[in-house]
Amino acid sequence: MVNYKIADESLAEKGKEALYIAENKMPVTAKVIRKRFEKEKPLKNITIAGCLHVTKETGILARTLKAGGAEVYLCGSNPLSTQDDVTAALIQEGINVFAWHGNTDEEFYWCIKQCLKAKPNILIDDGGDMIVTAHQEYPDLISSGTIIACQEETTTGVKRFRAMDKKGVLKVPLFPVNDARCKNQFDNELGTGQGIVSAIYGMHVLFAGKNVVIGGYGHCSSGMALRARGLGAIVTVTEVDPIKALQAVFAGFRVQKIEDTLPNAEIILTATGCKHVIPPTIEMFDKLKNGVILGNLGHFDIEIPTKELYEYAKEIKPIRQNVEELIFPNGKKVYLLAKGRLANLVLSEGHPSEVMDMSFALQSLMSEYIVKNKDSLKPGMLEVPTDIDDKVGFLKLKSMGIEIDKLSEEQYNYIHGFLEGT
Ligand code: RBV
Repeated sequence: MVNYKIADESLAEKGKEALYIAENKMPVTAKVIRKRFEKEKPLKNITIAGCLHVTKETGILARTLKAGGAEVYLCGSNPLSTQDDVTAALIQEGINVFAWHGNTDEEFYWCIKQCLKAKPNILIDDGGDMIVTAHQEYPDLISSGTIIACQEETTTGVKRFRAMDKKGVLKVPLFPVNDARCKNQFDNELGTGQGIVSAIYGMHVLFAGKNVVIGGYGHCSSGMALRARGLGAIVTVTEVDPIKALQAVFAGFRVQKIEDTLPNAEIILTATGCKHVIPPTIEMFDKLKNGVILGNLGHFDIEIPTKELYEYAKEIKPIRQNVEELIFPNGKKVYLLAKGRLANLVLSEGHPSEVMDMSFALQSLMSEYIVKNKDSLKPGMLEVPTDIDDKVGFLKLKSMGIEIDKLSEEQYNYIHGFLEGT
């Protein structure tokens, strides 16, 4: 029996089409790994709960985990990123889904709890909300050993779990899949990077010649700065980390304090993982240029001070899908994308299938690794083994028909030795 609560079962045919497109662009997850999983069933008798953006790409991951023998439960990791057509298709395939676009905060946590009630053995989280809920409200799942280990998909979630670990309150073995090279150097830089087009989807805006401010210069935001420049924008970066700020300077970007960028910025896009990139004060809001577009591509809706902007606005007008015009008391207008939530997921379809292939290949192989090593995993932050990361890299190259060189024995000994010098 499939358990679910979704928006509209009649959307299944459209969802199947979306999954078909993703399937073909995700050969590592959908073909190579799935084929082996079908034969070997490494996830037999295992229940996996994913709190992820329920997109066509996540659907491909769910299919592969199921092919490996797992019972799969999905709930959304953001109230606005669920693709309702995909959920309708997935329940027909026996995947349990509790997710619909536009759920309230209360419904969001209700969906997470439906997944936890299924007593999952592995949690795959995106942002940390499901694993934190398990700690707070379902401690028995942890103390009884039902949860073997957890995997985290995104930088914000990893940051939360590192803080929990430091305080000694992280009670599960946690693999920060986000930190694997095949994840953060591709999904974060290219996926979030290309996500700046959400501003184009939102307002049909021309980037060329615009003053664009990118909040942050980490893996995600540096990708965004590069893409904005590629579109001809005049890009300014804001940072708090001196090294990242220098990297931005030497990559040819202007670096300024956020406050100093506000009067000229025509588009401001953030992906820092931190709150209040634009300080939440009326003084700052009044510095914003009339007509500025504000968008966030980080996990939570606190980078652009959404709540405070709504409070300050005397009028909030939805003007296009997922775009609101906020009119300030002095008549100034600013345009807010996706209510300050992940514009790259809400306004477009999320990160493209080609990069999600690598992230979800890692999630698939890590699920298998957890089952194989279940007796030796200790609570706390662990690491994705390098050989699994390399394996995904090799499989991705192979799927693209690209071969690379292999070290000879002599070369291997050279780079691992110290005796040969001048
Ligand atoms: N993300 N998933 C998708 N198409 O399913 N797109 C982006 C998708 C993930 C990505 O891995 C990132 O780390 C996270 O969403 C941010 O919440």
